[in-house]
Amino acid sequence: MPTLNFPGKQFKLDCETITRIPEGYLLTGKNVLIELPLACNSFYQHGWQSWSLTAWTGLRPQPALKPAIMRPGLTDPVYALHPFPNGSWLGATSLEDGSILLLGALGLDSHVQMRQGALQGWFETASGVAESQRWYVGCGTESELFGNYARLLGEIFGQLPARSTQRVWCSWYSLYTAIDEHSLTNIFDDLHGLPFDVLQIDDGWQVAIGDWQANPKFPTGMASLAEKIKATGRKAGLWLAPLLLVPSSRTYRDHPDWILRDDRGRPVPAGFNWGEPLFALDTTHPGVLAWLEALMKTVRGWGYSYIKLDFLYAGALPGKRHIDMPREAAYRHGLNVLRLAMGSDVYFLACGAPILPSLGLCDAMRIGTDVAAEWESYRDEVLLTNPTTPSAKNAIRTCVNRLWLASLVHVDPDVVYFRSAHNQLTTAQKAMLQDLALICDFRATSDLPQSLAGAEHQALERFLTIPRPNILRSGRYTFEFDGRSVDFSTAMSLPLPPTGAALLVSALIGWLASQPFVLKIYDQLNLAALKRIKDRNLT
Ligand code: 9PG
Repeated sequence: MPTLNFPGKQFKLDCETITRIPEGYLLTGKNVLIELPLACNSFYQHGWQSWSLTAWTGLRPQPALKPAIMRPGLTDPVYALHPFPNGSWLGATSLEDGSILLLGALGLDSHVQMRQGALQGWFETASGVAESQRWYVGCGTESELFGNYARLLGEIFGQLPARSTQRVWCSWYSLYTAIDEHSLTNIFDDLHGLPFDVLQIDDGWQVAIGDWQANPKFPTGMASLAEKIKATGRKAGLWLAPLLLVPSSRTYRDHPDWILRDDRGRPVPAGFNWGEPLFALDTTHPGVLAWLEALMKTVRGWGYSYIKLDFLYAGALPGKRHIDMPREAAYRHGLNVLRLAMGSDVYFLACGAPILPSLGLCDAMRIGTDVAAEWESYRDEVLLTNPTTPSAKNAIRTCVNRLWLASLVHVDPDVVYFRSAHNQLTTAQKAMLQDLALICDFRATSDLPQSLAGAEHQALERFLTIPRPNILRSGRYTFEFDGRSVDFSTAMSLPLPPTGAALLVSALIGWLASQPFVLKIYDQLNLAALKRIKDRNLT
């Protein structure tokens, strides 16, 4: 059996070819297996898309995420019930001598698991060209290995030129879908004195997911709103989820042949949101590609030059496509069409996006789940064993564990809160979000100026204007900011799976929350609550 040789350690392995490089080894093979000579104590689990859990975990697989109906929208559904610790494209383990072993794919449609004292990697489909199924293996310190892997990925997938600090106001985390032209116009006036580069309109402007025209709450249309933003000297930003469809959309009804289906012809489930099941477009269908291209040109024509494309994972779900190709390759093909159509002068933020297949095509990428004005949720994290629902802790955990991506793409940690009204976060928790934004050099908030007390308004102003400090990573979760210590450790723990009575409650609410009628009622209650929030905030 061939071996990998590192100072003081040898690993037996199974693969097709081995090449020594200064950073470790390059391997080829549809399947590779590296035997671990030492006991190991943790596994680096890398989530599939922006919101999927990324963390150093123990050696047991994470409990299945609930409710089941949400899995396709939050994790890679192919591995949702996988019996071993596993992750998308890469995996790493810390050995008992303190060193890290990393196995990372240098191609798409690949996965890594830890099983029976070995790290195993595989590509999901056989390739005609063995050379395209390549892997990087390194053993050493965490920062050097993740740095090496990122460099190799950059050579393969490309890297866009570094972008300057983004200072973004985004409508989502204050108004959610309750936006309208009149309120936004007033807010844009109120934001006047604050140095934002971008004012970004999020979800809530469209007729439906799939029907990307202004709804009646935007009577003068999206071009006129972009015009208003640009008149203030800022870039206009817009949110869309172009690869997703809801059944109530016209596009879904008019183009049954565009929908991603399984081999029995049933639409592939893409999650549940907005009170409806979600489905995906097949990005190998020429009609879909022409439609995506036209959509991006329309959005550019309206005047938007900061484009947040969300729920992108939909394009990479497994299914039987018009052209038979691996799912992530099919997604990347679609993303390339979107990128070319929007033009290189747009700032493109990819969200809900499968990570590797988006590299080189977007300017920025969300690398964590959504934040919320609460630290954690017992119901979601413990009872539903769901570490991806919106919360500050969930967002920080996954984002900090993905900071190695920052050399490849501008990383978006999501928004920061300054308001104390209707916010359960402590000052220290809010400060953590602010520090993470400085590390990422992506400074965004959704706070409404009128909801900020005097000192909070000043803190926001300072956050937008201070130069980026000198930042040094001193440990896995610790940093030095111009000599000030910053520690994210309190966001890292994962809840223990429920036991006893909590297990019963977990099974019950897991089942309930997977019933479309329950989710519909929940959505209606949320909309009613939202209306109250809006009335409170804007009057
Ligand atoms: C708009 C939002 C914001 C936010 C995005 C994304 O149902 N879900 O599983 C679900 C996941 C994420 C999510 C919304 C719903 O948030 O990250 O910034 O743009 O969409 O709908």
